[in-house]
Amino acid sequence: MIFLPGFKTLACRHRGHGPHDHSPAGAHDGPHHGGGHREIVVERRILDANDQLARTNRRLFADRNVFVLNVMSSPGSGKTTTLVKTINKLQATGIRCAVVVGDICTRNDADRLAATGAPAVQINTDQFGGDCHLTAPGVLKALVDIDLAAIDLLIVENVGNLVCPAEFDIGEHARVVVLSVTEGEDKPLKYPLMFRQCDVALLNKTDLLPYLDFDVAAAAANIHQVHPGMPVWPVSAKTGEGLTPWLQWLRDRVAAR
Ligand SMILES: Nc1nc2c(ncn2[C@@H]2O[C@H](COP(=O)(O)OP(=O)(O)OP(=O)(O)O)[C@@H](O)[C@H]2O)c(=O)[nH]1
Ligand SMILES: [Mg+2]
Repeated sequence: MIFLPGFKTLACRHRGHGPHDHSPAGAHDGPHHGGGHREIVVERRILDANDQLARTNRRLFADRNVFVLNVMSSPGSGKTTTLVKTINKLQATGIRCAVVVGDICTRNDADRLAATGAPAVQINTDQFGGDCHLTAPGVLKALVDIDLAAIDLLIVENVGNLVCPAEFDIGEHARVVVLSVTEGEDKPLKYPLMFRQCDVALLNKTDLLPYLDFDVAAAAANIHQVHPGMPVWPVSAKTGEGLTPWLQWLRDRVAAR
């Protein structure tokens, strides 16, 4: 990125074709802003470097026979709560799990996930400028602290963000998006890339439905509008209700790896 004196630059910059698309990989006139400023971004695509390391990660996972799941959502949709329940259930059936979790700051989620007994590595992106997503090199670095030969399933909880994480391949085999019922049915239409890129959607916090006017059927229809046929499973990570199809889907993938 080149910073041009006298011009504001965009806060989130990375690869093209997503909602943050500042490409083509050259100068781009952004929207006009008040005060005589214009946003101009000049960037080189860093996508190739990320994808190269994603392929390295995938080879490492294949060599060790590990299935890798990338879990994404808006902040607070319930990724960690769902994963604590999921890991406890899977470990009880003999599936060996580990977690890499991304947040800008704190190791709160790693501590919550480590309470399951699974190895949990926290990545804090504030060391790299506060990125709003995990990247393949970041995950590769975290793998130093995980014995891949000793696990069957690696779960990566991405940074809470419904946009950017979907744009970065980290070498995973499958992706799941968690949408909570407090976020509104329209989110799949507003943030279609995330829903298009994922293999499964969990509609979380269904225990709150009696207090909301959230329409589960409308949310599922919106998801299917951007990703026809994707499984959409209503769940409550809090009560554990609805988790059975999700757990079975995951067990099947681990068994087939
Ligand atoms: N009522 C209800 N609350 C839930 C449920 N799942 C999660 N929560 C609550 O929602 C809040 C956020 O949950 P987290 O699991 O931390 O969400 P997250 O997606 O991991 O959040 P970030 O990692 O910060 O993006 C917490 O207060 C949870 O207790 C659920 O199924 N029902
Ligand atoms: Mg979390």
